[in-house]
Amino acid sequence: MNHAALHVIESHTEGEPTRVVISGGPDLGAGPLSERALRLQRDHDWLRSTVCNEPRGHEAMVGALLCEPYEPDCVCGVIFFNNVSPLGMCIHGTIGLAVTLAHLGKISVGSHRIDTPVGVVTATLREDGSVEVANVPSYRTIADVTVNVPGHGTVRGHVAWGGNWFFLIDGQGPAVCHANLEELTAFAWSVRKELAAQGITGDQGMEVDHIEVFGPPTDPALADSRNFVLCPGKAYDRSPCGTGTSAKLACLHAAGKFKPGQTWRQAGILDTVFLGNIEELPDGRIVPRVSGRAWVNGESTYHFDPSDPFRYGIPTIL
Ligand code: PYC
Repeated sequence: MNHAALHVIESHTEGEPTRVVISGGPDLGAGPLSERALRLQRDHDWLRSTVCNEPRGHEAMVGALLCEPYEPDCVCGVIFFNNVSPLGMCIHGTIGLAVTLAHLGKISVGSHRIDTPVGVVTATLREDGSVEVANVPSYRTIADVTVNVPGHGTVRGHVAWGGNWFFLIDGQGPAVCHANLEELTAFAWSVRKELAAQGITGDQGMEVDHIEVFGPPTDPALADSRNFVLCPGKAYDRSPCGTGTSAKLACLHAAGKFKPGQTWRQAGILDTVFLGNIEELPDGRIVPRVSGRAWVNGESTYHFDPSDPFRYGIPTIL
């Protein structure tokens, strides 16, 4: 197997990296993005591994394959992936994609529909360079479920969809601060394993593969809450996690604690902040709108030397 050079543009969104593949990616054929994401995973996993794994990538890297859209009136389609698998949606990645498209001169200030494997989202590029993403409809599926976590006892949380499946824990486990990254990672990983062992899943048996732990904000004048999010490949989100913020808004709304017109300020582990507000849907779900900032910070061309044993990355072993 040998591939043409791959061209990528780098950005970070409130600390979390996004690497957009703008040329050299595989031909995934036509059809809905959900089908093309399955084809990417089944037949072309080298792309994900090349972009996200070492030696070019690292555990926190999120890749984004720019595609032709399937749904009408979209500026593009995108399939996100990380060090282990494709992602349903990714808001920090969509914010990164929007500033990348602006950098390439493909979009300007205004609203742009983007096709993803889990539905169409709308990215609004603002005059000040920030981006607001209207996410896919989000909802809480299970409230107040408990799991027994070795060393931590009974841990209570909610299961919610925000474009990925989340388990949300408030005020339990290690304190949510940067100094506790190792403890938080070990705690969240145990929670994820216990959820799977106890058969607690999202819709259609989908694994709850994002664990979100909440604590008080560092500065209540700047944020309402601070989170730690453990992603499927055991990397923590450096940003406040937009799909995790969407899941949080769905839980707050379901509990009657958040209404349209209010603003939620979600800080991440680095104390950068995403702002969130919601629109109510007649069926009880919400459309979260999450905004933040991203910066383009690099551009690369990847070459595939047949004599390089790691030209397609070093697989992540969890
Ligand atoms: O911002 O939605 C997000 C996200 C998901 C995984 C990493 N970031």
